[in-house]
Amino acid sequence: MTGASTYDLTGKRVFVAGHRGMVGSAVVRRLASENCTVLTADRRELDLTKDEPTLRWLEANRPEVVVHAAAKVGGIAANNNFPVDFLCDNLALELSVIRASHAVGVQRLLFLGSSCIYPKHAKQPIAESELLTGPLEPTNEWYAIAKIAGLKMCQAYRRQYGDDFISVMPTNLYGRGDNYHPDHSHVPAALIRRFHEAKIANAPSVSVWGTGTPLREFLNVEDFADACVFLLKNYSSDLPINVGSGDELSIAEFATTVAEVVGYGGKLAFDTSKPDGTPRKLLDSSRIRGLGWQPKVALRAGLAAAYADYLQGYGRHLEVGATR
Ligand code: GFB
Repeated sequence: MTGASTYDLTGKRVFVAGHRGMVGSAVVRRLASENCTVLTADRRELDLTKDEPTLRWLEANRPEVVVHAAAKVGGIAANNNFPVDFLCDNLALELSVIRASHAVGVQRLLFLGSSCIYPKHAKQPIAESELLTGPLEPTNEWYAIAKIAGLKMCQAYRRQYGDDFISVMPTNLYGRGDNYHPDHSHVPAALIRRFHEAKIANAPSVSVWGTGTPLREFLNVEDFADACVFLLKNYSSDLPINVGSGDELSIAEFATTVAEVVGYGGKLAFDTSKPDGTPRKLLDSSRIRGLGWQPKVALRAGLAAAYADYLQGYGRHLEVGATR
């Protein structure tokens, strides 16, 4: 039931699909301290949504381990406005990467899901067993359906062929390499940018989407990358496993914290014409805690580091058509 298992990464060839994204790049940084060879494929070299080229690339490069971090991602507005992209691109990536990994005999694959796979009104904190027990949050059901399909593919390959493919469900992430697009980003990057620009412009108030009442849990991406490597080495099960921080707060409290970190002293103006999304999304992370993993980065310190990274130009400003 716990899924405890040991796997030695020493000497292994590890392919990180999606190494330019916030999560993929953090996994590459974290793997640098493991005694393994990290493989990556540039987008110009390989389109991971295409089956044949992906299979040929894996046949040529022969990884023993695959981290599937390639995904079309975005915040609440991007998810709501680009349902085709979020559904179809993510399904295409899953089909090509997971099928090709099976075909070349990958020993261990880690698939990245999202906490939005769970029902809108799931019991809190959300245990893995809540999957498929109720309707999804409509703003992101397209992305959620694609991610549920990905974790089901991992379960199916395990059941039919015995493949050691595992799925991890992170809570809301933030940190180095986030997308700072004003409309398509998630709330941490959106607010870091907006408060920074308001500070420079001496603006009296800053718009915060929704009512400010939704509750969210935030995890720094360096902690999440550490959890991914921990799971590769210590977990094997058909059950997906949650990874959260336990740092839950309202969007209003979160916005106030970001404003303090950025040094913005003006007012928050809640824009209720924008959606709130799911009312609460706190993961039950007791299974990974029980295996011996815990996060290290406190929210305020993590946000300060993210803001410093933003000022250093580590952020990206991608249109949704280019988030992969
Ligand atoms: O980060 P976010 O887009 O993710 O929004 P979700 C979180 C909350 O912050 C929502 C509010 O209640 C937003 O209304 N918010 C306030 C803002 N100001 C802003 C802003 O300027 N930008 C954004 N983006 N939000 C996502 C899913 O949902 O969660 C994804 O859409 C993914 O698919 C991710 O699963 C983890 O938590 O609402």
